[in-house]
Amino acid sequence: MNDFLIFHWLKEVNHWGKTPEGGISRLAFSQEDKGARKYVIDLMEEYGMEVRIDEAANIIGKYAGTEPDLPAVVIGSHLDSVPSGGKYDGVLGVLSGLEVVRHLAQNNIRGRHSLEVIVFSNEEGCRYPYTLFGSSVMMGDFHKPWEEIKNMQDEQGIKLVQEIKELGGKPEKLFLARRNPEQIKAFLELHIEQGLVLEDKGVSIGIVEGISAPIRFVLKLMGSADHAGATPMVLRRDPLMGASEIMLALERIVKETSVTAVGTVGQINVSPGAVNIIPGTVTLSFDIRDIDLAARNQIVRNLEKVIREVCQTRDLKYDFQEIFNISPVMLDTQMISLIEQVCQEMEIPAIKMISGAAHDAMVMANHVPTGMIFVPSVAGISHNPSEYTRNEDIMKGVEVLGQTVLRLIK
Ligand code: HGY
Ligand code: MN
Ligand code: MN
Repeated sequence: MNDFLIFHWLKEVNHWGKTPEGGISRLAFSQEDKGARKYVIDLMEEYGMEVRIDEAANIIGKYAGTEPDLPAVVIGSHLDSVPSGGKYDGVLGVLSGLEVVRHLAQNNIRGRHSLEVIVFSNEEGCRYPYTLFGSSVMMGDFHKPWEEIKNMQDEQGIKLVQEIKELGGKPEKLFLARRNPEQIKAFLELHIEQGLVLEDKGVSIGIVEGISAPIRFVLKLMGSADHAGATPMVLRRDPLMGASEIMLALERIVKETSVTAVGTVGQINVSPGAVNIIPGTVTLSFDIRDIDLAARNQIVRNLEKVIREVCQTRDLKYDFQEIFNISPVMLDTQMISLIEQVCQEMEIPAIKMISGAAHDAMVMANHVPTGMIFVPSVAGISHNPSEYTRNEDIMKGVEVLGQTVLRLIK
């Protein structure tokens, strides 16, 4: 590959959701997401791909092979971002797939197997809490009840089902989006590492061996709102002080339990939320991850114990709801060896590693042979406007992806 359009495409797609501080806010199914999706669909059509939207509003572009009945090789990732996120998370994987298709099309190369590029809907799960939504629906791993789905709305009261319909999906028929794993020969995702490992080692390519997995909760602590001046400390039932103890306990438990575990409280809401009122209710989110499932379970058990004890001592009520749970996954050894072989033949240094971030690839890996290619994140920064990956690393990533695909579509 000697010319790359991906840098131009990145700039164009990232007009959608550009923020004043130079980051990207392209929440799932938002106007910004719609604009980016349209740009990608136009590119797919420009390079002769058949494009369809499934019931979960996933975009599936197909570059037909010479034997259409053979299982497809699939490249996929996402276009939606976190609020005030970066320019590469997800979108780099989609555009890398398109760059590979462009090279095949412009050199009249067609494998026996078709090559698909998929944009999975709502990977991040920030606006609507169904993380890895599109890939989970596609592989039959989405099991929320219709009663919940049809009422799911964002903070502005916009319903999920309405947004999916607007993008051409059929939320009431999500089950029709399910694909037979035998239709997919292999799945590949190129993604930024979002951590510091590749940067620290000065290596351009990471070959992912396993993906650490999040379990997420919402904890609601209920005390009694009271006058900040007239209520003696001993009479208070202050849920925010309780939350503070629990958050620090989370950090301690995670550090004590597993070196590969992480725990985050990313959201906290205090009500009524006035300077002179002792909080009545506090709601906070938990995101706990590990590649070691037993250790993650241990952390959750210990956290629940602390929540019970703190609420007993402070006379608080609580509600602790699990909102997302996926297990850690190891990727296909043959796919790992194939990518390793490609890197060796191309004399591109590569290391094998674990992904700390979650990806659609972790859903796919439970159903089809899956491989992931990482490129470095400068300073390990991601989910942040300063997210940056060097062009030369992107080019290497796309070339490794392209060579891996050439072997798979034969
Ligand atoms: O949360 C994650 O790991 C990913 O960014 N969805
Ligand atoms: Mn992300
Ligand atoms: Mn991502």
